[in-house]
Amino acid sequence: MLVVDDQATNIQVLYQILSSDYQVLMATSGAQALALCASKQPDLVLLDLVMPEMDGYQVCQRLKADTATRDIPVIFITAQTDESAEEKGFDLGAVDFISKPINPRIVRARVKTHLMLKAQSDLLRSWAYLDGLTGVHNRRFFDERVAAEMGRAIRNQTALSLVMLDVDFFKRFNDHYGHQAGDDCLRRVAKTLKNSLMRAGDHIARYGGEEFVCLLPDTNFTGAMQLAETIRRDVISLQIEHAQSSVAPFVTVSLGVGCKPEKIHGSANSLISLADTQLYKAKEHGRHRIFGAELTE
Ligand code: GH3
Ligand code: MG
Repeated sequence: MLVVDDQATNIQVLYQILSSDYQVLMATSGAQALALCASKQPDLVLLDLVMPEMDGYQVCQRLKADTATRDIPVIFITAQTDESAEEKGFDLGAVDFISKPINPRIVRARVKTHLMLKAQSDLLRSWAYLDGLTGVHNRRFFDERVAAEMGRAIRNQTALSLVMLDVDFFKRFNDHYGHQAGDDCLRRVAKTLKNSLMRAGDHIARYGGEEFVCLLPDTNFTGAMQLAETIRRDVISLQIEHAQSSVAPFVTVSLGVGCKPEKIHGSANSLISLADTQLYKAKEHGRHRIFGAELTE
């Protein structure tokens, strides 16, 4: 957690109470607090209300206005006892108040409660972004992430690629082997995708029923096509029997690659529809193959 107070002695008091149970970071100004919240993502901020330059209200307001820090709970520490100060703090998004002089047992109890609530909401948030069947990210995650990555790629003039893939003749697979086997097949394909992606910044999501998408920051067209080929081969290596497929005796995938080159300003939607069009072409040309293209504007 992070303790913010312009008086070093106040920080020391809280540090002594909390440091045996928690990792405690310290800041003596609002600016320092904001920087530490952005870089270290503490699970809780204990924030002094009255500070020179930027006061606690302003720090709280800034934390809540930034998507990167808005989920960090803030508890105000204050010697003020009037209710309007407290009301204002809650209005700005604080979760609690602790009054000075500090009572160690009350501080420990409130901190424990809010850290537990933070852990629970973190867990719920992460579940909301996962696909229940395969355990990879879901469409909601992808939609948010692709927009953010496109913004970053444009700012930094880096490439951004998408690989979309769809299982071939999957309806026939379900009809022949049953829905349970179909689900199992999707789980195995998802696991293979996870293993095929090498870089820490890469993401896989289940885009629809039997359609998956890989989001590849800082990856150019050649790199994305190579990865698509690796995925194509890795899926056949699974050798999942598919007697009803017209292209192979086992499960195969078709892939569409879309790439935003370094110097091009694209949009998330144009990149998605490019990859989607390429996937459609791969299907049209017989399936179990890869088509790709780059954005040109
Ligand atoms: P194509 O090669 O053109 O992609 O043909 P296809 O049969 O794979 O495509 P189509 O869109 O006709 O059928 C997709 C099938 O995927 C139909 C649907 O029942 C199945 N499906 C979608 N989601 C799930 C799922 O979660 N589990 C299972 N078992 N099947 C699913
Ligand atoms: Mg399909």
